[in-house]
Amino acid sequence: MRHASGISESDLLARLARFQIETPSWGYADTGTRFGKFLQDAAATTVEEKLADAAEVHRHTGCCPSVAVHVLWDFPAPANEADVRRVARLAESVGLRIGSINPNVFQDACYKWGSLTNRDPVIRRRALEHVLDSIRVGQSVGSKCLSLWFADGTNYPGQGDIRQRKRWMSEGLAAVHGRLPADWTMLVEYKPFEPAFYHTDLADWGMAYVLAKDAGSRARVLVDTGHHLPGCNIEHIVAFLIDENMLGGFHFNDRKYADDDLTMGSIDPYQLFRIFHEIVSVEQDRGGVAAGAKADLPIAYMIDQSHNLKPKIEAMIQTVMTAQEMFTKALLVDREALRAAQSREDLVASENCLKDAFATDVRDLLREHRRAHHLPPDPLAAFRASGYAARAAAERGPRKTAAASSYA
Ligand code: PSV
Ligand code: MN
Repeated sequence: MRHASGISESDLLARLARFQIETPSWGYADTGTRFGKFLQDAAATTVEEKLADAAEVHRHTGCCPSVAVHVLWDFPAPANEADVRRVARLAESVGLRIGSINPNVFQDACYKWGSLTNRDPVIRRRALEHVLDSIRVGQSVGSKCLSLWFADGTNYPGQGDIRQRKRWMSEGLAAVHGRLPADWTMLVEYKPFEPAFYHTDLADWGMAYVLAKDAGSRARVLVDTGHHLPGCNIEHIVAFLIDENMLGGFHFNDRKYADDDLTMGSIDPYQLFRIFHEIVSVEQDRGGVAAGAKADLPIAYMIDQSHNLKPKIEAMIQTVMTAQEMFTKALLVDREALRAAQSREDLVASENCLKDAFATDVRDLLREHRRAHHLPPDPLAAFRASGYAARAAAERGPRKTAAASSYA
């Protein structure tokens, strides 16, 4: 069968089958806001539990085979080789692999005034050593992706020498890249504010682009969809970075106001569709879905969400299903009609090419894809029916209560 867009159903299903998305270990753990933390009985507390939960998401969706890890949150500090390998084995035992490695140079008190941009060379060195250690951890667990985010910045005008800090950040990133294994990618993430409220050293895609480019040929920009000021045209950034061969990956989540960490597509699914449209357009130019994996852009699709109130695994499955839906809709854009409408400056028809695809109900197609891969046609319903959450709550909840009362 052929869709209005001209894409054949088998091409579409084949591309969909290659669409994978990485879930974050921290998305399964209890989290909160600075105003409080509401514990969930079923939320994971150990790395074993986080991996078991991530495996549930993969088992029901079939498209989340890897898990991003945060070094200090998932490995004992300092991590020895045996601990690290144990985590890799655990992942393997539940049918997963460890994906991106996220160093943590924002939590320790020594980073109060910055990490790679700290005035004190001892702290800059310490941050660098932690990132290099993280690469070693990554090598032991079979990762190929170093994902960097820095909280570095200042809170008041005059607090720091912005140009000097830029040079320190640049030196640090180049030093990290110098030690990056040949087959690795290094992703540089930006964020306009929080925790710094006056200036952030890597505040936007342009800064991340320049510093990644200076760092070396395997550094790319990571776009966290929650890290933009209101009204920002994220798909424009995505298109621009792809054209510069500088888009390395995504941290997907949705937001209404700031870095809200809401589940993807809960606020603006059309934005996510437009992002995928930019990606799929380039893949079409590279030969289209018919060209197979050769045409796929090497983009690490990752989720970065901390679910405060929703049950963690359900929120993750809901996110994954939304991602698949929006990606499929983007595959349905009639690109020939779009190009023709664009060349006539027919704005209404051009826009409708996008809106028609966005309005198409692709849920049957997705059910078909899942059936073909022996997956439950409705992963969320299947997870709910499995009883996993209730079992996890029964097992983990009392342990949490006991731990909480022993601190009281
Ligand atoms: C920072 O807000 C961030 O987006 C970075 O990716 C961190 O690794 C992650 O969140 C931690 O939750
Ligand atoms: Mn992020």
